[in-house]
Amino acid sequence: MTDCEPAVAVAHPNIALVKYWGKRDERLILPLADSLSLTLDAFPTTTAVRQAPDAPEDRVIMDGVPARGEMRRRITDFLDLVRERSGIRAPAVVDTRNTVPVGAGLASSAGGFAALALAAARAYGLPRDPVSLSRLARRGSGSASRSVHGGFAVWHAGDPGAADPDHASYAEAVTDARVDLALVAVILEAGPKSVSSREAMRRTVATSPLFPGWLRKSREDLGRMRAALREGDITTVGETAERNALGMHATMETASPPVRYRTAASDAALTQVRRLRADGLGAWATMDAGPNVKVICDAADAKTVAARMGEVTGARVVVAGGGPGARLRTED
Ligand code: 2P0
Repeated sequence: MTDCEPAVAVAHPNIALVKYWGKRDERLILPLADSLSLTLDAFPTTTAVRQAPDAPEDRVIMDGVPARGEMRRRITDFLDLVRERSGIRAPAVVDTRNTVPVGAGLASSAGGFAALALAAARAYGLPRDPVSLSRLARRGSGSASRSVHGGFAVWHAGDPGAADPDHASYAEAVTDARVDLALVAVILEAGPKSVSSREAMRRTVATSPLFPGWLRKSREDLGRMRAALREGDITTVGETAERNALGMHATMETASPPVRYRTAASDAALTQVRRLRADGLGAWATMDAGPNVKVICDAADAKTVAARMGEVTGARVVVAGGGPGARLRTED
């Protein structure tokens, strides 16, 4: 390929079972704790990147229209990092297409920056092994470090005392999981959120009196989750994930000023999940930085769970399973 041919990458969002909530370094995007997720087979983002040596500046197209404001700034900052690392100063043309509603707590930035990292690494000649790519994607958005991998992935916070902390923090695939999970996304609102997760995280760490306790518990949750995945213990997987997510929401709701993503519709969906359990189904909820609810269940129960969650007023339901990591389209 010549320098100016586009590199095209596809990546999917991931949903954390043990959440990333809180940074110890804002610039390098280093988290306070490890997190663990499942990359989905739904909502892919496809991103093309090419060098444009004669262009005056980067050109960023999102879903057919020029990106503006904060979104454009985050992408051009990321391209600056790619240029710094590659020594190639050419501006880029980026064309990205999402199938997940942007800013609705369905992790568009995870698939988005994983796809951008891979396409940009290919276009600018940076290393594309999974660890290097995960580190690079992390600099765009923390959760993107996990979408580089397919299936379950754990993002290591890295040793804060390491000589090069940027180098020490990346995600790795979890290869010994023995569960076949489905994730039923219950989409209640697809609009952009009022407070970005970046700002909500910052505010929570700085002001929530519950945050230190949740962080301690989250570290325990990670060990419990890894063991439960290895043992094929879906009940412990689900219970741990639900507690971890609701705990995270409790931390932000006690921040100052509080951040509340949960709505009456979210509460109705959470109540329905409890009802499913009372009826003997293995179903557990998780929530991210938005009002939507995702239900974790055994893949064999996905259809039943989806039908029951569809009874929630105003809910649109999408069933997802474990999906692949970021890949170049030419490798399909
Ligand atoms: C997660 N979230 O583990 C958590 C749970 C949302 C709730 O990662 O600031 O877009 O770009 O590193 O990755 C969303 O945060 O934040 C997120 P930045 P990101 O999936």
